[in-house]
Amino acid sequence: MSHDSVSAGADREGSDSSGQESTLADHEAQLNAVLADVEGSSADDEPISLELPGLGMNRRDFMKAGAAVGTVSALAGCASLTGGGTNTQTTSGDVPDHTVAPGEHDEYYGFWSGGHAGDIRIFGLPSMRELTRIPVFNREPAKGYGFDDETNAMLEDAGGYTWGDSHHPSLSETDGKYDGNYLFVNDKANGRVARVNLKYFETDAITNVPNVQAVHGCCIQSPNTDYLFANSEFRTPLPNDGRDVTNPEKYVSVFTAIDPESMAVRWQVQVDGNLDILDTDKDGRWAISSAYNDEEGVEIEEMTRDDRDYVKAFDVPAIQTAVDNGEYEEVNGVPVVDGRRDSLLNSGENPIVRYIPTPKSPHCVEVEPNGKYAMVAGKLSPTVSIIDIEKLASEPDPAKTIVGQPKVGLGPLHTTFDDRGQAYTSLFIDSQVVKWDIETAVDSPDNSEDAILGKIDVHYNPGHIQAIQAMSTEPIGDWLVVLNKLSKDRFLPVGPIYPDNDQLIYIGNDKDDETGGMELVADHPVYPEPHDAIFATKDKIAPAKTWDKADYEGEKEYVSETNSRVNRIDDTTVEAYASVKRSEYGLRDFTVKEGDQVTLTVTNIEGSQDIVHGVAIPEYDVNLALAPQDTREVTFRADKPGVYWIYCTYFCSALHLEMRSRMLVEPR
Ligand code: CUK
Ligand code: CUA
Repeated sequence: MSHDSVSAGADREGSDSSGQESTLADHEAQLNAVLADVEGSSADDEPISLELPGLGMNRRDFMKAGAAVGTVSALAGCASLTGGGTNTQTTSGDVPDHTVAPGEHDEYYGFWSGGHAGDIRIFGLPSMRELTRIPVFNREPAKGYGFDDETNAMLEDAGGYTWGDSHHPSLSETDGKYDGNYLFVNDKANGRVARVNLKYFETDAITNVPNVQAVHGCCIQSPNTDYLFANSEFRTPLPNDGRDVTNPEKYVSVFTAIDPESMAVRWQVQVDGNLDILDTDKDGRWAISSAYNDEEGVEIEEMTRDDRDYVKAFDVPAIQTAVDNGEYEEVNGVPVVDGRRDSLLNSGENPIVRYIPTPKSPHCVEVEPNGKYAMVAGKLSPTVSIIDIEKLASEPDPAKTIVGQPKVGLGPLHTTFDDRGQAYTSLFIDSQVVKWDIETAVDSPDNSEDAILGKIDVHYNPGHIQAIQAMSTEPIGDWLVVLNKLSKDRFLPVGPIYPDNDQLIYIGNDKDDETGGMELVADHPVYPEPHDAIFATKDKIAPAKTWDKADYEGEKEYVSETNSRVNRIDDTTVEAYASVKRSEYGLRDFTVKEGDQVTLTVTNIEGSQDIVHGVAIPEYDVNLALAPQDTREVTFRADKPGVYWIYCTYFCSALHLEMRSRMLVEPR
């Protein structure tokens, strides 16, 4: 593909003749099918000749241009259409300063998923300053994650993959409020979920979920984190062991419940169609999942054939009862309950899974902070379907649980909330955020725009959108972050892989103007490619400043200066124990024999915060990072005779460079 075809404001027509006609023609054919649907339902009041700001192109051309850099599958929400042009907002003066003065702290913690970087990034809000990263599915040398025995074993036990694709961070809750204990996140790439301990801001568990190829939707059960739920994105045979590979009608996708303390898988439910994204009510009963491909196709034309797909609402206590009654089949050690539409468990008055028809291929589910409604963004439909959660239990016809369907714009993907009953939905194709009033939308006819309070341009192609504490019962309603997939002309060029652009919008002023009072405040480049974020007030998160050795007592030794030592266990096994402090290791040197298996245990005995030491052994690929009072172990084979200078990687004092030890490996 011609890369110059994506510069901002470029003439698309010109770029279309750049030599990949057949590919483009294919994309266009697919897109036309989708467009026919989108335009069909919005043609009455949204002229497709509407010009995009700064671009001599109408919406239809705009979507086609998207086909030049992505495919229609981009509409599945995790890749990109293209946009262009600029539309810089200047703030009106009644927006608070989002910058934070030197030495001051931010008001909010932001936890971003890193996408296929596999990590979690921590930002301060509203400054949008990146504070740190927490490696999760990725090995990361700066924090020594995946380099010491314990984190290495955790990654190996969870499949030994070299990467992951983190999408949906979820904060643990007590009484519907973030409690600051844990953050959970999925790995879309390898069907895993992980837990980050927010005392140490470190990943402490990864579960490789059986019977699942790719976990996409992932969230805790409100209000008390009784379960962690995970959706399999892909349909596969169950079990996926080589049977039924050519029988796609036998593929299923699976909803999984995990114990958040042990991180063990408790049970699964197999359903029809593809599961996508997930949220729960605020009462511990319903887990609601968006879904697409109820056609159960394996190719894109099949997947988008029908006008309807079915949101799945899982009745968690009813499923629990079925499990307790033994109404399941065990597959790979997990009880799997049958939640397919024709399952006996769905036949009576209290089905375990309710299948709610929505316009085709919706993308997301977000439950608003009161727990009254779940919002299902249409993606290929310009609407958001509003599900009345109370009706899930009482309304015999699932279609009637949808109590509103406002028309919000093209490509709605994700919705977030303020503290005033208002919702904000990202419009992927329109490159806008739309603000709308929830109760007005419920009271208005379907496909009406009565509830819309304003729209603001973003740059470009937004995916997730998140306001402060909007996933809890305590939304704040001041700042909103829009995670844009493209940045185009927003930053200095940095080569063909651009940063993404997370834009900060102030939503604290409701106004009767074009944007409903929303104001774009800042562009913020991010390393590819965050999908989602979750924000908490700073008082909710209380990280430790140093390790507490009581937390690893009995698992690892605390090595003091006086018990630094070398133990030869047998002819080929050595254990070395060393303390570390400014500016020395407890062992100034130690000697092993060529071929020995060496386990080195090191404790940082510093008591003062922020004095971190490292242990690097050149040519042995050894790299530990030790925060104060932490102990780490590393095991390796001393297979290269010679002198190896052990040094500290963190600049810890004026004598940091002189801070050394030596490993002497004697030839056998
Ligand atoms: S998904 Cu990527 S924009 Cu994985 Cu939450 Cu919607
Ligand atoms: Cu310790 Cu540098």
